[in-house]
Amino acid sequence: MGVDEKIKALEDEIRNTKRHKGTEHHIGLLLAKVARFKRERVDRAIKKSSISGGGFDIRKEGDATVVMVGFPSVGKSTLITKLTNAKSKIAAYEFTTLECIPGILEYGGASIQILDLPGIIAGAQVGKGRGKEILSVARKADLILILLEPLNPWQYDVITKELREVGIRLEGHPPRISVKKGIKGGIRIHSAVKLTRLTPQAIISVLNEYGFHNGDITFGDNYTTDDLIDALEANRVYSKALVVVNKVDLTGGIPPGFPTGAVGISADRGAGIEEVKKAIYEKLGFMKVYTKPRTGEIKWNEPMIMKTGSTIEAMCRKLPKAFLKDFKYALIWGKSAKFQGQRVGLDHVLQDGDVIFIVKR
Ligand SMILES: Nc1nc2c(ncn2[C@@H]2O[C@H](COP(=O)(O)OP(=O)(O)OP(=O)(O)O)[C@@H](O)[C@H]2O)c(=O)[nH]1
Ligand SMILES: [Mg+2]
Repeated sequence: MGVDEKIKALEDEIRNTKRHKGTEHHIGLLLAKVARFKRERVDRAIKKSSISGGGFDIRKEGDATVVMVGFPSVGKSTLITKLTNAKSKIAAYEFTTLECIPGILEYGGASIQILDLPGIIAGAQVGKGRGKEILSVARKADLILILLEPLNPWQYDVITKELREVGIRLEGHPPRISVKKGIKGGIRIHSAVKLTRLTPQAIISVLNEYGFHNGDITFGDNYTTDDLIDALEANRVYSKALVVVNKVDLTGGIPPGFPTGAVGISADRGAGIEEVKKAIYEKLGFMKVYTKPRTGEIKWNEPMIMKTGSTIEAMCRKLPKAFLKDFKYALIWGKSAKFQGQRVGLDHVLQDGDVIFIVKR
């Protein structure tokens, strides 16, 4: 049996099993098995798309990467040519774009990489169209721009489902579940709140499936089996999302049925492009940090634009090579410093407005 059939058989069994306290641990086990097979399928697709290249092996560039995902002919290529300097073929037929086309959007001092891709269709995760390649590129995104058309609001659900299947969690955070492996004594379950959606048997059978037989597990909330699997699966990525509805010239605005916060545009008429740029920049979340020169004043009018949550290491990568190669330590002033002038290392996480002085060897 191939992986796809194995997944299908397990999912059929899950659907056909009556859910009650006595079957919870069995369902948990089946869900964990499904997760493992899906992970194998994604790993294989990632390997294939980067080995064979085939126009999908794009290097991340700039301060952040945005991946455009949408059905064929919704106007992805039209939009990237309005946002960046990229040249991507535009045509009235479906599957015009056949590979990954990169472009750079300069906005608010940040350099944002945008990737145009072929259209996605239902069944992408099992390999329909160039689905697997598209979804493995999407996993690299800091932000996924979901492009829709006004007459087909259902496309949104199909796209989010395909993304979910390959381990991409939109607008989410990793569940607050921590596991500490022990050597003996079985599994001890701790929780900050009462667990009403998970039985101890279900927790233990899922943990066993992931090779944990002894130790402590701590829940920060009333989580489900799926949350537990998300916490244990190494392949989950948490990406921001922006929904854009193109071709609103056809309807005179966004019709009902679209997610709130969607931005309406008409890419080929150039309407709403500034709003999309602004929304991308704000969703990604950037901060300004400053380097303190050896002599002279800090240049407050020349900030370095970094993604929120960046480390000193990420900052050094934007400076001449020697800063990373000969890095000894850094001194730091601002919100991220425990005390002003604190000495920190490469993994120190910066905050907006920080001032950094790097000491080289
Ligand atoms: N009415 C209208 N048509 C548009 C708009 N933007 C793009 N189009 C048209 O939609 C068609 C498809 O545009 P593309 O940019 O090639 O679409 P795509 O999503 O890149 O398509 P694939 O690469 O095949 O997935 C073209 O005929 C465009 O001219 C718009 O704002 N309004
Ligand atoms: Mg295209």
